[in-house]
Amino acid sequence: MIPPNHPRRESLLVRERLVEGFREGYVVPQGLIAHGRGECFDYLLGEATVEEAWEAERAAVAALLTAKRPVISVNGNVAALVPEGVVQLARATGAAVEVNLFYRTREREELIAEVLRRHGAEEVLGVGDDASCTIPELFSERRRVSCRGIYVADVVFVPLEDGDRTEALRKMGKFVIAVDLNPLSRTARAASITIVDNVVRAVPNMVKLAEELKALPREELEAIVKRFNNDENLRRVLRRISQRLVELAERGVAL
Ligand code: PTJ
Repeated sequence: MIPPNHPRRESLLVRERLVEGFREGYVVPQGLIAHGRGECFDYLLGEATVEEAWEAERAAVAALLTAKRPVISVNGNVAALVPEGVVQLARATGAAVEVNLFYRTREREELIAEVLRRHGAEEVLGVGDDASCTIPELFSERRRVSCRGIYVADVVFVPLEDGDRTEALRKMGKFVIAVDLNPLSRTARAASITIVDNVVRAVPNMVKLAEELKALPREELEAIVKRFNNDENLRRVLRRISQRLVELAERGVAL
């Protein structure tokens, strides 16, 4: 039980969701470690959506809205942290939802599909025999994808990703959107758009942005995507983190 006045309550509640997913069998232990790494970078950012992340989220939503076949890829951590957000975003952008796991087992695929359906998903791709197409040059279990989903998608949204698949999807000519709190990860550096934000903030932000941007004409949405420069955005995030650390060092952090 987390006390209501605990200063780190929000962060602890997020952890609890992952622990629950772990107990239910669809979050892997490695997912808990991955989250800890994310939390560390979130501290450096100030645990808030920074301006660069907002810009990336806006461009990402514009890319999803203008895509012919957008797909949102869901792993164990994403299913535990933002299941309702994924379903809402899919609805708002017309994207398909697909389960795609690094540590793939049939049981986890089905449990995750069930979590998504419980939150309103109508169809969940990538489960069992549906994942019968293969991403070339990828040797992890992530290579198995739905022939109706990621395999034929033009834009793939992959919150919490591993670098290998991002690179393989880019090689297939796909536009890849990633959420990663670590701006130095291979995923962050290989994606077409990297959102350096916590997935628990990024996905709800994107749902709001989708409602807003839906009204814009196609050319304007395309211009938003074109104007976005991922390398520049990542450099600005790194500059922001380093400036913040210098300011904190000068001001002092003792309680
Ligand atoms: O469910 P599976 O089998 O597909 O496995 C999922 C994990 C997350 C275990 C798997 O994809 C993995 O091992 O990922 P990595 O390579 O550890 O990368 C995860 C990245 O996500 C790291 O760079 C973390 O900094 C980042 N991250 C972790 N939690 C969050 C996050 N970024 C944003 N929001 C978070 N909450």
